[in-house]
Amino acid sequence: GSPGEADPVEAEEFIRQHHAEDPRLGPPEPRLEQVRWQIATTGTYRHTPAELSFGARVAWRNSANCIGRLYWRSLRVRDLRAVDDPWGVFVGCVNHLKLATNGGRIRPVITVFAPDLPDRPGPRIVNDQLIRYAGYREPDGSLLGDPRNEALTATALSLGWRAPAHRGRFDLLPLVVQTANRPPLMARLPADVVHEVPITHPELPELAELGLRWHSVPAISNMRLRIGGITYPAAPFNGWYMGTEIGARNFADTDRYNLLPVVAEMLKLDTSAEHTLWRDRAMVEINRAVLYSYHAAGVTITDHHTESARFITHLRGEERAGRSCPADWSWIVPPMSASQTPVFHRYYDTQALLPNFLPAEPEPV
Ligand code: HEM
Ligand code: NRG
Repeated sequence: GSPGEADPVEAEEFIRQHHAEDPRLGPPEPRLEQVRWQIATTGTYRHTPAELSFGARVAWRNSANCIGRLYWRSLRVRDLRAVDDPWGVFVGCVNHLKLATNGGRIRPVITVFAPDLPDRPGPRIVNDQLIRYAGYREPDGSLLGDPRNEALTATALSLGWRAPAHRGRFDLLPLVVQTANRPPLMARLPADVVHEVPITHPELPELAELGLRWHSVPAISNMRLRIGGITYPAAPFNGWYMGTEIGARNFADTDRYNLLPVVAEMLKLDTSAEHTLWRDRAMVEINRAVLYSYHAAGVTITDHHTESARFITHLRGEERAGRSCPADWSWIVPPMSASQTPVFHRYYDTQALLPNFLPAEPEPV
């Protein structure tokens, strides 16, 4: 089909699945008739609110890269399908963050904006997460901030974003929203909707002096939600963090904040040879600091041992329900102490299922 047309085969499979998993809905045939007629006459169809909620929850359940799927039924689904203008999307994202943050007791939320339609592509959020820290390339070639966001920072600057007078390592980037036939909208998130945690260590007071912080809510905003043959290109979602995402990756990767050498020095470790395992020792301490700081701030977070055990519980539940649970070992296994978690010691189903979250559409040239 042409862009924005609903795939009738996917549509039928989805309606049948919805009715099979929720017997209160009765037989699928009447709804299938409607959907076929809508697709034949308009090229697409409209999900009912129940279909949208079910589809978004199952998209999470089918996300092979996500270890946090035990609570897929509890996802809050915000139906903002009537919103396709850039300001509406921006305001919807701000309200999403308020609802999700909840003073630190984080709630899993998804906000679904307008879908792609045959005559009109839906809106799209350029930022890969709602909250991102700037990464500035300096004239001497060094990088200030989060190297991961160098391109997004350059985009924002080219659209006229003014960085703070005193640029730092944790400057909030504006949100950039793209809609058809219009210049992109760029707007700053109000500071009070971006909840952050200052990073301290339970025994190393010097660590606080590094001035590290991270945001409370991970909200992926550039993946396309695919339900029943319809694509929702703007459907930001969030849960809460697993500590290793921040401590073992964002802070530790050599192409991110690269903090292990700094922490090792603070711990007075012998960094003259790899075999002293100074990296591993620094890794543990920075990860303790992350979990300790989020707990101290009253912000929901999970550790990789707890979350791995929960994921195994989830797999058992899916098996009992007679469903396959696709999982990608290389994403599920935590980036530290892997063999100490039960998810390391097994294989997973790998065939992809729909509904799902698909990677961001490649940038139009
Ligand atoms: C990926 C944990 C909620 C969908 C991940 C990853 C972790 C994680 C650790 C791997 C990230 C990485 O390595 O960069 C959690 C936890 C949650 C949660 C602890 C707490 C409730 C959610 C929700 C959704 C979701 C609510 C969607 C509704 C995904 C998807 C990915 C992912 C699509 C893959 C992202 C990609 O491929 O880049 N999750 N998650 N997760 N999660 Fe979750
Ligand atoms: N690793 C990324 C976030 C990816 C998604 N993780 C979640 N998702 N926990 C980072 O910012 O470090 N979620 O929806 O909760």
